[in-house]
Amino acid sequence: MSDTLFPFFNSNSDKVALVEGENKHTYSEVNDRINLFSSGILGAKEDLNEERIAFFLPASLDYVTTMHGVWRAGGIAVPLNVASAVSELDHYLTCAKVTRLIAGTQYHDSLKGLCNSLKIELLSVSDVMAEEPRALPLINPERRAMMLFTSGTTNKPKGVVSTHKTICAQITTLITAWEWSERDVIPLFLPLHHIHGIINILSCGLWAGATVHLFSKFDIPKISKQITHGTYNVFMAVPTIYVKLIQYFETIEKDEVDKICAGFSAMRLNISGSAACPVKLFEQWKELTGQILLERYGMTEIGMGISNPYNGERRAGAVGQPLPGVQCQLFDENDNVVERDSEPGEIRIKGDNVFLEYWENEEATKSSFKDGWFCTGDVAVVEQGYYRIMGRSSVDIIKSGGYKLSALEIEGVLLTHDSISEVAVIGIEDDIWGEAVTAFVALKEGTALEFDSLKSWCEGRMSSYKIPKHLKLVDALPRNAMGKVTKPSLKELL
Ligand code: MLC
Ligand code: AMP
Repeated sequence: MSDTLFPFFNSNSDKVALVEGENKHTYSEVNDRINLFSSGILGAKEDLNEERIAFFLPASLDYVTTMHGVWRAGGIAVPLNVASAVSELDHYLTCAKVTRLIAGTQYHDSLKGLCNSLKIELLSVSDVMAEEPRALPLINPERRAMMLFTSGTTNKPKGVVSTHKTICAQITTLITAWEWSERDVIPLFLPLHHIHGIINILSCGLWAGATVHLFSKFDIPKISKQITHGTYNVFMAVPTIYVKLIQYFETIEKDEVDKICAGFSAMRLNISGSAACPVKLFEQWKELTGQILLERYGMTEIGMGISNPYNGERRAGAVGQPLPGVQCQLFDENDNVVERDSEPGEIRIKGDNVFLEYWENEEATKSSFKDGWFCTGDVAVVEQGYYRIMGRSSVDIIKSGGYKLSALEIEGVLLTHDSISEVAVIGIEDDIWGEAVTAFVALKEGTALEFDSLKSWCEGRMSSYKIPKHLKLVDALPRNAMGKVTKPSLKELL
């Protein structure tokens, strides 16, 4: 099973695994703590038998303890977004049929009501810890290990279930491709309910025996200070973060900028992913730091699929070639393999890295595979041996700052507003966010709506990053002969 395969956890190593503020935790200390957590969460049971244990924890020793503790005890780990609105949490907990929720004590007051109503036991990590370790179950790698929620072309996020074997494959391909080693030190400031943070940074780091510095958010001054000290040799982020760093450089003294850029320049690797890295950003970063960004392509359902080479040409605007162990093919609309260069096709993926299923959603699972290939919905071309992402087959998916958002989910919430009669949400190109959530709204007769009041109304009803960045009031939405909103024509209304 993937957890006991994390080689450094079995080595009683005094190497530092995690840095959290002023505190440093060695592999052997973290390992012992995980065993106590697993023993405690098992209680009288031999095996959690895929019980869903959710956790609502920021990046922390407690997060790592819980994730690995659930894995070792045979449960399914369900990490939740600590920035979720309560209505969103309700869906995750209900959909996954979560039985126990582990949360930092600072969140207990706000979670108590929901947990009571859903009959979920609310605990903190210290409530769970056993006094003594006990024998833990042997776990078949084909068993379910983790569930992450992903937005898509339905109005409620689906639970993406991966097995221990999936996780192992997703980690090891990156260890090989990006030459991870125990000498690596990496900052982790991305949210820990998505694979970018969970697999690419935290899990690869811990698998390799590297040191991972945990931040509860992307705190530019704090992280920049460490970078000037030469603390890190690897940096992984979404394009928005590189944009925000460049914006930050414009607000500080040139001396300081030079020191930060020198810190980046000395690193062995800077990676961009989760959304398209504009060529302009790639060039700017190279000019500022000398670093040639390594862009890669991934998805919650597959981990990482395609990557520019660690050794070799990293091409601007391209995502490279399939990773070791990942099979990748482009298919046309008639499900034929695209044979010729420069002809677009949907990216389809096979391999041990591919998820098992959408949780209790056989229909969605079935329709997302064709002949054993997982259909990503992303369209690409191959040009001189390099894949280039052209876009997505669905207008209902928006990528904002690396978060995948469902237009339908946002529309569903906006439609409950008293003044709104119809609404369509799309992503429009944006220099900072990649795409910015934009709502086109037709109002009920005799009502008015100010953008600021709509934004305030959205607070608490959806995570803040889903709240529209633009509002356009229209008399009616453009529709085709079938009555369906023609979303591509909406951009012209702006
Ligand atoms: C924050 N805000 C966003 C936003 N993030 N708005 C739109 N899109 C986003 N992504 C808004 C907040 O609501 C808030 O609005 C304001 O910006 C400041 O919030 P913040 O939290 O202080 O912002 P910041 O820390 O700068 O966050 C930006 C960010 C964050 C880029 C660090 O969005 C982030 O961590 N993104 C990465 C998500 C990720 O890990 N994706 C990977 C998915 S896996 P207001 O109005 O309240 O001020 C995947 C597969 C793969 O995609 O290939 O990796
Ligand atoms: P998620 O479902 O949150 O895991 O997001 C996965 C999606 O992010 C993919 O299906 C792509 O649309 C997008 N994505 C990830 N990496 C890249 C990239 N390098 N370029 C363009 N899109 C990307």
